[in-house]
Amino acid sequence: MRNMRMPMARRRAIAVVAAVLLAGSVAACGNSDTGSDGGDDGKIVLGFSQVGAESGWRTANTNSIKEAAAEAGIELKFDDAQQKQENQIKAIRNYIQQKVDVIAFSPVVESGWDTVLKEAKDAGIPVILTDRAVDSADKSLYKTFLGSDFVKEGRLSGEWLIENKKDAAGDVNIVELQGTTGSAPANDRKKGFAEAIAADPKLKVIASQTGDFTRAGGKQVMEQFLKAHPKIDVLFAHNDDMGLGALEAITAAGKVPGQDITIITIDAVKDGMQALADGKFNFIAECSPLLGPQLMDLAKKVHAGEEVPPRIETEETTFTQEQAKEALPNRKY
Ligand code: GZL
Repeated sequence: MRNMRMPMARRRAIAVVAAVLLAGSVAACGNSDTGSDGGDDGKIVLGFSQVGAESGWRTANTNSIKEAAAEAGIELKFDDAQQKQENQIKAIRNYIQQKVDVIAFSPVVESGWDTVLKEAKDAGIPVILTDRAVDSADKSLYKTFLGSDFVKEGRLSGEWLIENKKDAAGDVNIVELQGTTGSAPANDRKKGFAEAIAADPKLKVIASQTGDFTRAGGKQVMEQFLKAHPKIDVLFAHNDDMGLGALEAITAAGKVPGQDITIITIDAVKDGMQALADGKFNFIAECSPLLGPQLMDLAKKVHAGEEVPPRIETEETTFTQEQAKEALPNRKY
């Protein structure tokens, strides 16, 4: 009787086809709940758009995010926008196209985000703001804002100056190096500082200009201030890096930083704390860049559809010269 069994080769071919079809159906069941494909091995995929690499703070912030993503087992897609809003919008649109699970970004400026954030919302991808805020009236465009209170940082800087200059004989001339024009930290630090120093009419801001949060910008603008104003008593810089750049200009002008000109900055990165400990700066309001672990925890929560607080404020402090000497050995950034 002729062997009625199907030839071996034919049986193998059918088995292979069946296996392929089964594998395909399993893959299609991915994370359909979030409308995203998720990571290759089921990992959460987080698309992050970073401002740039303009300062020591930013470098520390990027390191914190990358290390925390690896630690949390989250697949991180990272883009450096080189401080250009159009690059951030492009990156967010790419993440939408790639159907990432969560989008997070530090908006370089406050305005101009509603359209792209609506695109992310329509695509069912939750967005987390970190470090800087946006001025969108529609708070449903993002799940939460994790970052510092910049008005408070400016206010603490002004309050220290009020106390430090309360016995000054005459007017106290202040020059201000602002952060990136239109950014939340620049707008808010300026606001908080101005509100605080209004308590003493002797304290006068005689010049205020952006140094774009960079050392080069701080040096260049401080050179202009020194040429235009023979009597400068105080420099308020919106971040350490602009203050560090200004040190070069002040020294080149034959003045002693920290003595001839009182210097107040914000951030408390290592180089800034060293300048403070060395007596070249006089006061720093801390702005912590170590947001990575909290960001990853939030990404997991919003991906799982859990409620998160609409605002999570970073804990931070302030430093005098003596406090900087004590804190320096243990600083993480
Ligand atoms: C503040 C951050 C600012 C830092 C600067 O959270 O956005 O940007 O103060 C950085 O050093 O460039």
